[in-house]
Amino acid sequence: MGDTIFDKIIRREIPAEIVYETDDVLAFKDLNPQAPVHVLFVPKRALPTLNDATAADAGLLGKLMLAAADYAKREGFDKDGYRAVVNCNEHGGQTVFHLHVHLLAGRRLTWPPG
Ligand code: DGP
Repeated sequence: MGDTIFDKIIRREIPAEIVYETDDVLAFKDLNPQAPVHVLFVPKRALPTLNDATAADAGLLGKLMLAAADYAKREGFDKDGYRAVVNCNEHGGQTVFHLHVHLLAGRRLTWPPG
């Protein structure tokens, strides 16, 4: 088990506003939201970055994206739309080294991102 802040949230050692959970995935509200809805989807089995994923992780990565889509549909964000993104390493803006998908919704998002 890793020891990032997200591992501590998964182990319920520190609080988070958990909004969705499956056997493999936990989702909770981002502490520093960048949109009216900003939820982080994290695999319970940690990978530091997307670079660390191999073919053996294909199922887990699929479950992560499907969890984000399922939550978006459940909450009704699917019609207007949303963004699901993974930041990777320094230039990608990654700050927590436990792979996660950001789900952003609730406003029109601009492209390209900053
Ligand atoms: P990234 O920069 O892609 O690694 O995203 C990390 C996100 O994690 C960032 O948007 C802020 C959020 N975050 C950092 N620490 C905490 C925390 O302790 N609790 C919660 N809920 N979110 C956190």
